Amino acid sequence: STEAEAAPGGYSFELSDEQKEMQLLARKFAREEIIPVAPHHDQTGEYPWDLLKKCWTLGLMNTHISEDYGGLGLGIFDACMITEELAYGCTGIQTAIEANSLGAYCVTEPGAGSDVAGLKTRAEKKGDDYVLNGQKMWITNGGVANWFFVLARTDADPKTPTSKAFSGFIVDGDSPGIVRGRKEWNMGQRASDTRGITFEDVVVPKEGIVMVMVMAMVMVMVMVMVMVMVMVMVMVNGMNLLLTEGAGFKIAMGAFDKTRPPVASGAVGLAQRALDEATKYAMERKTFGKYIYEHQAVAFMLADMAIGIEAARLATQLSAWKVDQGHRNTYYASIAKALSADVANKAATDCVQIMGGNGFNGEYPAEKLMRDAKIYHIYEGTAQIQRVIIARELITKAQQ
Ligand code: CS8
Ligand code: FAD
Repeated sequence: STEAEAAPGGYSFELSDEQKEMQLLARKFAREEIIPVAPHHDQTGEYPWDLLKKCWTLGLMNTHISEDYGGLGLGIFDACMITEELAYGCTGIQTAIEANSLGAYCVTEPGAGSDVAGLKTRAEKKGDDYVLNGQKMWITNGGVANWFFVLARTDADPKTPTSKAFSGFIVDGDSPGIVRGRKEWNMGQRASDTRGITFEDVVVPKEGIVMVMVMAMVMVMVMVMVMVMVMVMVMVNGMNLLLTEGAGFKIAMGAFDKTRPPVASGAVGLAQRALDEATKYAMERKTFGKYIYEHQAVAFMLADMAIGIEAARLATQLSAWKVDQGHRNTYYASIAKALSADVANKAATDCVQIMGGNGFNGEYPAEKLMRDAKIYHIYEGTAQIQRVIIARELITKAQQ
């Protein structure tokens, strides 16, 4: 073959056949399994265990776990594609599913959210162990996770640079001294479990035996191909201290580079749902003898939603593709997260507007979409913090 044929292609917006299948599977799951029960989980706050189990069985959860550990070994791009589809069904349920890929991620504290370096949880070395003391807040899946990632200060000297003062630990959720707080009742995404977690003299071995969930895939040919995922717990020699002492801050920041694209996808999925619901309504509702989509003011709201969604989806896909290629994507991940959050909030608000009084009422989906959308301006780094990161990145580049 010629060199040109062997070389990787340029831009392509085409999904592979496998990706199309995965996208369809996730879409079907959202439409048939998530949407019918979403209002129940929103009203009760009941954790969607059945959906998580089904999602796992179908291979739509933790898709990025490497094949070495029995996972599917997919990239962030694929995770985003699946996430957008699940989010279309309900972003509360999708967040519960997505956050599982982080265990429960314990960074934020009552006194430090945006300013991660301000966190006070301490991990003190005692012999071969570390002893954790501190309080975390707003921890997604905090009430249900078996394992926590905990970011703690290991160097008490305030002059130690941020990049060396913190360490990341994998902590067994059943360790003595862990107190899980009450489930917080939030404005939206109520299917997701958010709690404060207190660590009181929690002993974490530097190295330990870590249970890892491994998926075995059994393919059965019946009329259609059914993939059955079997979960197996295996014991592997693991490290509770991640990398080395002092590496925690960069681990946490590196994790955001991989989680902000899927969070942005969640917002895109919500925005798409808002557009679809608003379009359907605009084609059914008549005022002044016309369908409301025939009023230009309404049609333009729909058009603006579409503009935002297409741009946010592309920004998200680019940020995911970059990190999958091994490129630093911090700038792109923050752009995708910031843009998608704004688009989701605008789309949900306009969906309410297009539905008039019905939009404000709990019997219609718009009201939940608007409540669910707001968190995209807050978690995984606020709207302001994304702009802080984008500005820092572009100014650093301009100074080079
Ligand atoms: O504090 C940082 C920040 O990101 N703040 C926002 C916090 C945040 O996003 N929290 C989210 C919590 S998790 C959550 O909400 C879950 S939502 C539900 C789950 C959804 C399903 C998935 C900051 C503002 C960016 C930076 O703070 P500073 O204190 O100013 O630190 P810096 O001086 O910028 O950096 C210190 C060192 O770290 C290095 N660094 C920074 N960013 C990166 C990345 N990769 C690697 N290394 C990084 N992205 C930086 O270079 C510094 O190291 P040096 O060696 O000193 O140069
Ligand atoms: P603050 O940091 O106190 O900010 C308050 C306001 O000041 C914000 O508007 C902020 O943008 C603004 N602000 C702060 N600093 C600046 C600045 N430098 N420039 C401009 N404006 C600024 N955390 C986890 O660790 N794990 C989780 O799983 C998790 N899940 C969450 C789920 C939910 C439902 C919620 C509500 C939060 C979750 N969080 C989680 C925490 C979340 O990441 C933080 O709430 C968020 O980072 C903001 O921190 P804060 O609430 O302390 O606000």
